Amino acid sequence: MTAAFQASLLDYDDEPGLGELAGVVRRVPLSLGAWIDLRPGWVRGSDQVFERLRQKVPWYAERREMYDRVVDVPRLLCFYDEDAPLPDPLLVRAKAALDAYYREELGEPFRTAGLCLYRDGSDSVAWHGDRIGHGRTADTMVAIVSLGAPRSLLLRPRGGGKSVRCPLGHGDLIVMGGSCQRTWEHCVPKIKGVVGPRISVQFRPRGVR
Ligand SMILES: O=C(O)CCC(=O)C(=O)O
Repeated sequence: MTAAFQASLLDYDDEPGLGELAGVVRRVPLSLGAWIDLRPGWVRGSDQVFERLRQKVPWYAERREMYDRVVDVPRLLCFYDEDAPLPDPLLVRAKAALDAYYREELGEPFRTAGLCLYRDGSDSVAWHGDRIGHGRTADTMVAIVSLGAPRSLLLRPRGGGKSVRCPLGHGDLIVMGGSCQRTWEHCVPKIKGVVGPRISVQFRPRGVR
């Protein structure tokens, strides 16, 4: 079922901006050297950012081979490679703020931005790790800004184990770090009922996909 995204009246009047990271980000250690950082409500005025991105980004659908069939990827996508200008000034500021906060620990800047539009609750992404590039063999980070309807990001140890549910709301930041991409997997499951659209913005270092 498709639902319009309900902009919150309080949020819409705010000029888009970013809250602090230092002193507010909460790190949650997982196992095997993986961790997540959580910063709820990082983006202020996120309704406007959501609308601007929804309208401005040249969203495209992808199809993928799965076993003996070609199926629709259940979400719309757009990838900004390292030299591509980001589609909104708020994303430029978000990337700069993430670089300032994480650069020493990460050892390199975030370079690319992958954007996904989940049109409703039947859009999703299956269990996976971002293991293309050095995420396969070395520690790295993937920073995700979530805009629009709340959805949960689930994480579980690769090969099985108890999963961790991270409900992501409008303007929240989650950073997956340490060994997370190679020792854990993550997904955004489908949900039933009337669910509005969500945009996920993923910042990654060079070559990590
Ligand atoms: O929707 C999200 O926040 C997660 C996206 C993701 O895991 C991916 O595109 O690889």
